[in-house]
Amino acid sequence: MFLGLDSSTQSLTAVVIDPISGVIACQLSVNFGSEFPQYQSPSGFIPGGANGEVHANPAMWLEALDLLMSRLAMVTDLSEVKVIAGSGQQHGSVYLDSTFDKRLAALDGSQSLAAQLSPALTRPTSPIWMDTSTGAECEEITEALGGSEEVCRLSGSIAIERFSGPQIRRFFKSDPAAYERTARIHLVSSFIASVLAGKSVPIDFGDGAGMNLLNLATQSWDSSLLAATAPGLDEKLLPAALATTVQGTLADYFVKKYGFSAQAVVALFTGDNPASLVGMGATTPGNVVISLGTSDTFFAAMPGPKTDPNGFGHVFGNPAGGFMSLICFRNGSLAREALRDQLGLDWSAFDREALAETQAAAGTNLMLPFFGPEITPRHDFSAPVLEGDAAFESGEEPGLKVRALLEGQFLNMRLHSQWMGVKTERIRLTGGAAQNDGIAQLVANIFQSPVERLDVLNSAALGAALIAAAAAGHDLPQLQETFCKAEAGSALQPDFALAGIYESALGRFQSLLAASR
Ligand code: ADP
Ligand code: XUL
Repeated sequence: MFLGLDSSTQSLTAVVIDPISGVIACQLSVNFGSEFPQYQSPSGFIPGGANGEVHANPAMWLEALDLLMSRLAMVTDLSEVKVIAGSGQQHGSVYLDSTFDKRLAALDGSQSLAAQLSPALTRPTSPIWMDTSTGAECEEITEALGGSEEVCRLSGSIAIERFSGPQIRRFFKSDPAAYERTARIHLVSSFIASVLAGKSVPIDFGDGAGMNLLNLATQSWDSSLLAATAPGLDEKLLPAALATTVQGTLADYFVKKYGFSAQAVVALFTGDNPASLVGMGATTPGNVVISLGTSDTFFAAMPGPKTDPNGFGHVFGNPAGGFMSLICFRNGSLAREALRDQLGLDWSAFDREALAETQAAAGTNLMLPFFGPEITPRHDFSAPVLEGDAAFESGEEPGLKVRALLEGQFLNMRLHSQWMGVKTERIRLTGGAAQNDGIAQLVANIFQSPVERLDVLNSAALGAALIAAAAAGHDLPQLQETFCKAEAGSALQPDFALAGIYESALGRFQSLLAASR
């Protein structure tokens, strides 16, 4: 059996798989907010941070690890687990002094992980991906490198507020003494992996690329980015490595306390998005995952380290080797909900009626579908921009607005993923809005690609379990074939007759966007 863990923003999840029989033996989750009210983090982070700060307490993640393992031990024979791998919410960073590794080597099963390891924290709380406090640091790093293009060319992304490099710089500037005492900096992923391995283990290429520190071409920490970020940073990071590399046996603490085998080994952990790429069965170029959650994300495998010339998209390492893109769209479900409520509709009206009734209008009316600030493209929009016929612009026919909003969202996605230069052969749709058949068909038509929906609940934890099995020599494509199947009968084919119509709409959408910014 192979265990995958995902330490995400709100919960820690475990998925145990048996690759021989092809079954998921067990899935369990521990919710931070409800299980650990003492951390006053109902949604997994400390609310009310000043100046855009969003932090979480690493001790809470450790308590969750103890609790999850004790619950897993009750329902599964953990002595059967051969390899553990995992993922973490990306960009979150953990700061530790020189006692951390000694503490890991001497973990005592009669005490908790949190009690034994918290004293090693030099920064009591960790900035996470929701933190936007580092605007000044992003500017400083960009200036030191001679411009955004250079930061993007080297690291795969322009300097981004939530990325760990700017966060490390902010810590160095605000508390230089504590920074000096920091012997090791981990990401959420490598922190949890280190605890399991009983020693500090490297950051992987997938998560490491979310730091503005990793040189994509050499797959090692970039000396100019390190220098622009903080002094002595090189010594605080272990060399980055591929996720499937085994790091040694599981710490005795877990063997004795939870009944794992002493031969169980730990592979590297990666970011939740790279792990989801694996769990969605999309690690080969041509496959695209579109997640329609609170915000929309587009991620896809890429053969080489190409970067977005506009600086909106990011490039991370692909756990299967090579690279992946990640593009976030802030106005996702929030915009769909805003229009739904404005028009007083429910999802089924949004889905069937509005789209079915307005089929003849496909690609004719345009909407820039932004109800608030957007990050792809970066612009402070305040309301949607409309361009089309009178019935549309006046709002006389509400169905036309629904169609134009959804078409605008996916035209914008198609436009801003073109830099990857990879032909979309298959889209795998996930997230809350993926169940909407009208939206799914529209995605197929706009991208002119088949759309599939998977029966996968915890795609990051499942991806981590597959990485664990791959680290033991199981064939990753074969594992994905077994565990990441499309729901029977769920594949939707594009309407090829609409290819030209959406090609032309894409050009007009681009012009309207250029004129509105
Ligand atoms: P997150 O993981 O970001 O919390 P989810 O992937 O769970 O988000 O998706 C939740 C969103 O899905 C809700 O905000 C809602 O707008 C959207 N949603 C749920 N059902 C439908 C539907 N039938 N059609 C369109 N959108 C839907
Ligand atoms: C990606 C990002 C989030 C986090 C949390 O860049 O910030 O998706 O990984 O899930």
